Amino acid sequence: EEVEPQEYVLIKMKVIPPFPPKLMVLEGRNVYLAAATLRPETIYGQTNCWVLLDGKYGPFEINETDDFILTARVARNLAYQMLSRVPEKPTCLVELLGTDLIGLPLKSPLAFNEVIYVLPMQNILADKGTGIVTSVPSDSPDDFIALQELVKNQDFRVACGVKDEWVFPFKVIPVIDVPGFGKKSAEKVCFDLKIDSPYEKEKLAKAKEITYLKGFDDGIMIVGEFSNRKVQEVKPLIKEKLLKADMAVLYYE
Ligand code: A2H
Repeated sequence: EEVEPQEYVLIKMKVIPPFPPKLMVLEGRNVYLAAATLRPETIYGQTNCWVLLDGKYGPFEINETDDFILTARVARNLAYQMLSRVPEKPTCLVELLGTDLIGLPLKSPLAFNEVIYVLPMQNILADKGTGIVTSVPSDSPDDFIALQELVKNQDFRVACGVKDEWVFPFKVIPVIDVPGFGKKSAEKVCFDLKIDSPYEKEKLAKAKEITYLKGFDDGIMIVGEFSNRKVQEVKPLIKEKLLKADMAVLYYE
């Protein structure tokens, strides 16, 4: 049975030098965590980046100067999608675990926050997308709940090696107004469904569906150059803008 491939926008989140010891071999190169998203229009509201703590990652050579940190599975796919220095052959420069990435400071495209940090999320699926997810708690219930867990639970932060200054001050940044749901739709839906932990996966799936559909159907951008226009209309425009500025690339799987 033929299935349409899923198109993801990979957001190039640049690692701000100086690099930590584990990344020393990359000195002088442009290194990006490549986050797979279906909602490029939300990226103004990025507050952090998510990785899986025990996930296996690596910086793979995209061209002479640039590396993407992601999973080997995706690097192989990208190598067949013209995104590898050596065509059809991924080159990993050093093997990394999610734990090696925690706390890295990033500069991410269009984000109002100048610097955002890499934090752990347990609900990341290792075999979907790049294993790197950008966090937009205003519009993503998963992101909102995972962040709230870090904010609420100091023992959890300590156990994951997360410093307070990577999480605080915790501020949801409104980017889309969804009539009936407000400017922080993910927070409202999580509150309405009484979700208070990342383990409530069924409720989270429901919340995700509601925010995703409502945000797309009824959402109005309230920030950026396409402010006051419908999300439906603006989504392809922001995607094009990101691709043209080389802030993102397309990836299919
Ligand atoms: B979305 P689909 Cl604001 N594991 O981006 C878990 N989740 C992953 C993932 C992985 N390996 N790779 C990507 N994702 C997330 C923004 C966003 C997203 C918003 C609202 C909803 C939303 C900011 N996070 O997704 O299963 C990424 O989060 C709801 C569908 O391939 C990506 O888009 O359909 C989305 O899930 C891809 O989900």
